[in-house]
Amino acid sequence: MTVTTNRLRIAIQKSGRLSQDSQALLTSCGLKINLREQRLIAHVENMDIDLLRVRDDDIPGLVMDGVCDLGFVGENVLEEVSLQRQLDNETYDYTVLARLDFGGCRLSIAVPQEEDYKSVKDLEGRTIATTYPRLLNRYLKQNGVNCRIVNLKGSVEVAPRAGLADAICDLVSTGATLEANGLKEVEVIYRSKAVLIQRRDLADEKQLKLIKKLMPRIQGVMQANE
Ligand code: PRT
Ligand code: ZN
Repeated sequence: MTVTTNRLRIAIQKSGRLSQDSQALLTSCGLKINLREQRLIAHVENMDIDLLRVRDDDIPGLVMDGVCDLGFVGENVLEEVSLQRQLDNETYDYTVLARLDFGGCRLSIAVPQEEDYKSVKDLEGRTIATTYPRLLNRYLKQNGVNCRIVNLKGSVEVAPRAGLADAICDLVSTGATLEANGLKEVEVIYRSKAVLIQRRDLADEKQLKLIKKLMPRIQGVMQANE
C-alpha cells in the first residue's frame, strides 16, 4: 500500500554532519518544525510539509523512487548511490535544486605517511579500503589503474594499520583524521557539498507551488550567509 498525502515530503539526515545545517536552513526559510528527537517524521506546523529523518545513505534512493519529494544530501553519497543504481538497472533520476553552502569535503586517496608516493600509477595492484567503491572504481578506471577495493562502512582510516589495505579512499575536511592515523592525502578524486534534490516526476500542482515559494527563500538565506 502506498500512502497518499499531498504534504510535501522532505528527507533530511536524522543525526549527523548535515542535520543541523539542513534544519537551520529550513527554519530560516520560515518553516516551524515540530521535532521530537526519536521520531521518524517531523511535521511542519505552518506549511504542508513533513520532514522524514533518515540515514543519509537512504536519501538519494527515497527521492529517486519518489517516496520523498525533496532531500538534503551530500553529493558524495548522491553520486555513489547513482552509480550503484545504474549498475543495478534501477532508476537514478533526480533534479538538483540548489548546491548548498555546507557539508563541504573531498573524497581522497591516502597512503601511509612514510610511503614514497609519486603518482596514481603507484597504486597499481594495491588494495584500497573505502565506503565509496563506485566513485573510487570510476576514478581508477579513468586513470587506467587496477586495484582491489575493500568495502568498509566505517573505520576506514584504520584499515592500513590493521593490515586490511595498503591505502584508503575516504572523506577529508581538515585532514586531522588522516594525520592522526599516520596517513597522507595523495589524490583528491571528488569534491562534494550538500545539495537539495527533487524527484524527477513530481507533478502535484500544490507541491510544485510550495517548492516555487521555498526556493527564493533558500537562495536568499544562502546569499545572506555569503
Ligand atoms: O548515520 P548516517 O549514515 O546518516 O551518517 P554518516 O555517519 O554516514 O555521515 P556523516 O554524518 O558523518 O556525514 C554526512 C555527510 O557530511 C557526508 O556524506 C559528507 O557529505 C559530509 N561531510 C563533510 C563529511 C565530512 N565533511 C567529514 N569530514 N562526512 C564525513 N567526514 C568524516 C570523514 O569520513 C573522516 O572520518 O570526518 C573525518 C575526516 O574529517 P577531518 O576533518 O579529520 O579531515
Ligand atoms: Zn551514512
